[in-house]
Amino acid sequence: MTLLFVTSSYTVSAQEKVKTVFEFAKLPYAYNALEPYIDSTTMRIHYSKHHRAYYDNFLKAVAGTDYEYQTLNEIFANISKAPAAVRNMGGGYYNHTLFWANLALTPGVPSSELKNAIETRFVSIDAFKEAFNKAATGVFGSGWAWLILTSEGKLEIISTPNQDNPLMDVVPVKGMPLVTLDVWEHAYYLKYQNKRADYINAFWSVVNWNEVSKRYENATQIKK
Ligand code: MN3
Repeated sequence: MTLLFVTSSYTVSAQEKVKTVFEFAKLPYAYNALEPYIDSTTMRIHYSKHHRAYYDNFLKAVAGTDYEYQTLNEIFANISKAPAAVRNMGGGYYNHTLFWANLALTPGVPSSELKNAIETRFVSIDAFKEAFNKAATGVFGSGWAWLILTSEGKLEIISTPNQDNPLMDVVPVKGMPLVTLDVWEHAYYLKYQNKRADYINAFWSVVNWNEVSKRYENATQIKK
């Protein structure tokens, strides 16, 4: 190898890298909007303290690293190689953003496409809820329950520990999140104490089915 090869590096153009804007989304309703199912105090602390801390600490964890130039999707797709802070804080940031949008004062109903898909997979909406509740109740310690659409186009119910989510390469069954439920104690303890099952039941009264249906439509579009 001759020194001449060194000059070849000049032919490689420097790639202009653009930083990703990680936004802290506004809560789409008032703190007390989902009373009595989710109480105002829990909502305020959950959003303005817990969620905010995940967001702030995520920004700190990625500051000065290549992660600042990646989308959350890209980060999650290789999360197994990321530092714990990026995984925990990035997951906490994203999962809560999704969760707020997953809730609404007027729950609505699943679109006919989603309803058909749920009935095909789980027999009925009630049977789906029962299976989802089982997954949510069964999370040992802190975590999340999810309805996802896998890359094979299959609806699956999964749970994840801590702040992991179905977009991460560490999760056994990956997919696009459709329904999500936070079952960390901070999400329900003030009102429900040890009665996680009551919190999970109350959740169905405020599920934003319009949003879930939209996610389902988008997820199936991506697949096409
Ligand atoms: Mn939470």
